[in-house]
Amino acid sequence: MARFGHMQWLTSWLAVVNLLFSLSSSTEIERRASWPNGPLVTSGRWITDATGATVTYVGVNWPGSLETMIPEGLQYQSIETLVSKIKSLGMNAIRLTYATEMIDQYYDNGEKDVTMQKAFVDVLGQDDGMAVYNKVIANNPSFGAETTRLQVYDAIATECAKQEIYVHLDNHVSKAGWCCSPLDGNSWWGDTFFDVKNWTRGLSFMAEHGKTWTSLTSMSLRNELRISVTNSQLANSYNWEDWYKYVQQGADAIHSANSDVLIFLSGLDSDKNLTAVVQGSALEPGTDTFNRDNFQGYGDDKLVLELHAYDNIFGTPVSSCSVIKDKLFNTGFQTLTNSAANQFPLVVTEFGFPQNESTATDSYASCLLDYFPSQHTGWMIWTLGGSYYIREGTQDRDEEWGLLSHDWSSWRSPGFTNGILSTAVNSSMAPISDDDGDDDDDGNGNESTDEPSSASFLSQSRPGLILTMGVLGIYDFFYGAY
Ligand SMILES: *[C@@H]1O[C@H](CO)[C@@H](O)[C@H](O)[C@H]1NC(C)=O
Ligand SMILES: *[C@@H]1O[C@H](CO)[C@@H](O)[C@H](O)[C@H]1NC(C)=O
Ligand SMILES: *[C@@H]1O[C@H](CO)[C@@H](O)[C@H](O)[C@H]1NC(C)=O
Ligand SMILES: *[C@@H]1O[C@H](CO)[C@@H](O)[C@H](O)[C@H]1NC(C)=O
Ligand SMILES: CC(=O)N[C@H]1CO[C@H](CO)[C@@H](O)[C@@H]1O
Repeated sequence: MARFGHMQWLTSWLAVVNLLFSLSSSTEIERRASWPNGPLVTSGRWITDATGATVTYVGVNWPGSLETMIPEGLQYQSIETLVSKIKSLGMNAIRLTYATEMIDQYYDNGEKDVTMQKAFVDVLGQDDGMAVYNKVIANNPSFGAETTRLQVYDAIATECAKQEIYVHLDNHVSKAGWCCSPLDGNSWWGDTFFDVKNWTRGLSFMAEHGKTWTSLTSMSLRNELRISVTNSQLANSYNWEDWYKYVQQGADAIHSANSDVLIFLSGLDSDKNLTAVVQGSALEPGTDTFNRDNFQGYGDDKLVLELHAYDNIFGTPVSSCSVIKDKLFNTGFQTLTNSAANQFPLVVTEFGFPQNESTATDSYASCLLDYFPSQHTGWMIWTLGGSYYIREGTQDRDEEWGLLSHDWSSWRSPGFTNGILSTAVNSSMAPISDDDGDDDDDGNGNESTDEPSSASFLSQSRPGLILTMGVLGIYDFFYGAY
């Protein structure tokens, strides 16, 4: 009897305390929290930040893995201007690419990174290299003769933090250059330039280095794994079983150096096929299946899948939108649904098309840019810039697929950028809400998969929820049941 009275008193007291705590702690967290509210984590098919809010990457590729190993475009614009252009589209992320060779050279050079000036001269020659270098420092006056390539990456990461743009750091190639032919020696572990130890060393190095970047929220293992045509011995290794072995090594290399970042896994067939992971089928020729426990301490909340969508290249005729969507579903997007054996967040880290007047009405472009937001998947278009310092032997080579013009100053296809691209950005960035009443937010006919209402519930009230659970836990500890 006395105990019952005591419990009643305690219950009301706890209710009041909990209310006060959750009010004050929400404001406290509101006040203390600052972008990017990291580290980001995954929960089922969602990426969330530390406040519990859902994060959808919406962004653009920014290559830095061609021969100079310096992020492109800086001979034409400042980093601040370029990040502002990305921001002006309403995007929130960049996929910044680098080559393992940059880290190899760091070690070959007595653990010192090569200067930007030397990199330009080595690759473009004395006169052209110096001319480009001088333009870069004219646009970016904080740089000078001592500035190293990694310091250029640092400056981009710093500007991204300032403008609240997430940096996804992508290991694009081993030997720097244009990617990704099956002949380039970069295709698969063990290929001419794709040394496994150099690769894991490079991943660890960048993961460690990136700890100083507020904006760094994720890293990839490797861009576009593919069969090697020049190295026939590797044919026996190009399979899911070897993929799984190497992917664990790479993921461990990143996670042990930097446990905060999300780790993106890319599949086979130039990152166009993730079926064995999504469906949990045998990792052939072996019989094991994908198991999060093999990624110790982070398999449950740090892994994200990435997919590329390129039905418009290599002479592939573009099919109808429904055929394209079915293919994307079967090769990766299924991971966003309950029908997947393994649910993960998914980011389409590359897709793109030539930018010209007709892009604004291109049916492939509108198919993808309608599908991605409808699935609440992340996406990053190839590519930001309109030219390369050097690509495949041509200096100042034009990039027809660049959102920006040759000199990175204006949109190449304003009709596209301000039209279907902007619409897709806006709808991907809109708060996720289940307002169609059918509980099937991704529109794929699988209603139970979708949980945006709980995601937004968590984002609103997680501090209160945690405290409620904590206080009830203490209550439970002392008094048994309630
Ligand atoms: C691995 O890195 C070393 C430098 O530490 C470099 O000399 C070597 O060429 C690299 N291996 C490959 C296959 O690129
Ligand atoms: C994806 O790979 C699997 C083997 O893992 C294969 O059976 C399937 O046909 C591939 N899908 C496509 C669309 O290439
Ligand atoms: C735009 O690009 C597409 C795809 O490469 C091409 O077929 C078309 O001719 C181009 N249009 C113009 C006006 O240049
Ligand atoms: C997207 O949102 C921005 C900011 O609200 C707005 O300026 C722009 O017009 C929108 N784009 C489209 C295509 O509605
Ligand atoms: C359209 C779609 O994705 N449908 C899938 C819903 O989930 C069931 C299994 O639960 C699949 O068989 C369907 O293909």
